[in-house]
Amino acid sequence: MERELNERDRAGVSDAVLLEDYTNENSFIENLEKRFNENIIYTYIGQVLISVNPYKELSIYSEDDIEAYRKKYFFEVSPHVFSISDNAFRLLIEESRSQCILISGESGSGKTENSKKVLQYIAAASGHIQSVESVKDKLLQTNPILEAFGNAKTNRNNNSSRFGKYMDINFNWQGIPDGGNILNYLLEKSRIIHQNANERNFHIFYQLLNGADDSLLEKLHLKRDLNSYTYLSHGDKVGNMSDKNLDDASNFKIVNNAWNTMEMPKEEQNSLIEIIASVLHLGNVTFGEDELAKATVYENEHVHAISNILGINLDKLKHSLTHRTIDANGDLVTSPLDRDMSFYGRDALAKAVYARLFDWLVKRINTSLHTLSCEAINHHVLGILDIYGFEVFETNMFEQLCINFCNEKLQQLFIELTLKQEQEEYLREGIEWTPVSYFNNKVICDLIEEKHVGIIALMDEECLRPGDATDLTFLDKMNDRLASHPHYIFNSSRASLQIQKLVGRNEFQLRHYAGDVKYNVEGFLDKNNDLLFRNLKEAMSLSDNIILKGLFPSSEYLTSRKRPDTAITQFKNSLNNLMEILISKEPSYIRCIKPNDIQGPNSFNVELVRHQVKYLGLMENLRVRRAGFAYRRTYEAFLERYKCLSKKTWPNWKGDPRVGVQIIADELSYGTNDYRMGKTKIFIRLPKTLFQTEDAFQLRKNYVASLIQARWKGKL
Ligand code: AD9
Ligand code: MG
Repeated sequence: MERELNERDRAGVSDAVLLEDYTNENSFIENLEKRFNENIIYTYIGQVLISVNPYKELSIYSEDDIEAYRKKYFFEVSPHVFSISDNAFRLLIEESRSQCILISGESGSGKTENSKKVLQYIAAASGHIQSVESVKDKLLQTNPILEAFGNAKTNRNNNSSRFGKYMDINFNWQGIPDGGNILNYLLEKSRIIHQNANERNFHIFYQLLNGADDSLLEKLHLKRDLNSYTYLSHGDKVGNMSDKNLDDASNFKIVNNAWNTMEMPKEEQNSLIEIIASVLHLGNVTFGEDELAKATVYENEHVHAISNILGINLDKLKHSLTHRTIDANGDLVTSPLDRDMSFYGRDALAKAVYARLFDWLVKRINTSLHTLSCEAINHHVLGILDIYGFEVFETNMFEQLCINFCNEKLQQLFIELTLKQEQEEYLREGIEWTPVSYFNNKVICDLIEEKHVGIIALMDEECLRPGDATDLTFLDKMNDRLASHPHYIFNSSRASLQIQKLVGRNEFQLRHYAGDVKYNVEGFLDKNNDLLFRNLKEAMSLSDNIILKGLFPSSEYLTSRKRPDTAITQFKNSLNNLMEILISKEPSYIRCIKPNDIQGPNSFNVELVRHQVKYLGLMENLRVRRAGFAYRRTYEAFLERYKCLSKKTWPNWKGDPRVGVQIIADELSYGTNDYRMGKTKIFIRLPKTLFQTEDAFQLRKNYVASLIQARWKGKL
């Protein structure tokens, strides 16, 4: 057990509920800082784990560390991601309760690294039998593949996940992982065509250009020079975008090995690479204009390369890039595009190809992870969610609305599962309890997603409205319909001067649970429509490439189908589906914090941390936790462990377990305010009381052990 009280001055407290003034944000942050300075990056709020990114390798993740956390209760060991993992793993195996570990925090705070540690722990701590080792390998190898295609260097994180990920691990009856399934959310596909200064496109492009051998590059008509490709240098020459922290060439080997581990046939691997190469070429396709202002494709090597690599007829390809066919009540009408629209179509195609390829890759990985047991109904499941945290930038766009909506939903779940459940348990157990008031953010979720009247519905309505709908008509519509909503703020001539100054004419502001965020409506409708011209879909469907053909089935443009859901509606549906998955499980939380903006060790920026403490709702979390009881156990479980602490209950207590527990509480002189006896459980208010109990237990155990030893020696 961590010797809290002696170490408090130096290394802070391991559980924030032990802080004297738990309402004080400064002392909360100071505690995190103290620990950070001692290289202790993990701290609890009850059973919620806070993790501060150390930005340096700490020797806390070895095999020995895994061993040290195995089958230990929270209070027996210091806070650690292994402890959270072990706890979830044991509840799953021993009590058959499905688990999920929810990891959140802003970009660069360490979500993905922690999620890998959970997986590492599960792989190591679960039993080893030959028949499932390959499944464990596959589970571990999903990371390099998805990171190559879904991660990129950003200004916040050199290896930033540009998609949300939820992974289920299935366990067999022996508690050994024997399958899995991954769901992916909202890949940032705009990155394909544009990156901010000093940021990169997805890793796979650099890996291919740096890691492929000459003959492969030649086959793909690619040059090694990164600056040759518009999509990698966003039009400007910004120098070599290789990054010293990212070894692209050796990562390419790792990805190739991972494909083999996933048992992906060579033909599929080749097809994947061909598609990646074609996206690079596509960015270098450019257009001119004839005298009638119709776009023409410049005859450069890149269109030829695409046609050659993907096996698409050259004329068909060029025509599809410069024309648009519309189905006007059953009549197909084809018209030429102007130069701008051709560029627009080209970029939309690049984004669609990549995003669909990413979805395909996830499905392909899932096929490889599916085993017979995944089909079984009663298998145990542990889910890990690694998803973008709340985002507030200088300018917030469509993507930020989606991400922040996702965080509102997760906060809802947190409230549903933790706060509400916590209070309901006290009620159920008949424990006297003053309800803690907390802000229920359902009102904000409704503002965004409510049928017919929410922001998503209004956006979709504008997207479907024929005629002159624009981002600004969408804004007008919201301003009109949502004017009286307490969480919607907008600029109008009637608004106060302060709001007029704050919120621009093309902006709206949402009062999120974590704070106010201004959104700029520019590009909302376009991104939500996510339009891809029919001719381009058709050209792709005619490709020889086995994967690409499947990504663009002819049914998509041949049959007049219902319009596909808009981007945000698809996202909303997938989020609601995720909520259903999560709500059926028991959650554990890891809240990640980024200590500085320089991505380096030994620097703790208090203001930056304060910001995150606020957005993660940690003080609220602490308040509710402290208002309640830090620890609770069923009478049976409590007795089982602590029965040795009273002669009356040792070695076996045959009476009412409640009475047995009361005897122990009396024996240890618990104060009347320190605990409550519920219907089935004892509730202990502060960990301190529990520490004392545990200390007494350890003393007793050592004493008994020494007696036994002495007796043996006597015999010898
Ligand atoms: V993003 O939202 O995907 O942009 P994450 O996932 O929150 O972000 P990530 O896990 O990628 O952040 O961590 C960023 C970097 O911090 C890693 O590449 C490591 O260099 C560093 N890091 C994070 N956690 C640890 C750790 N426990 N030990 C050492 C760490 N380094
Ligand atoms: Mg990440």
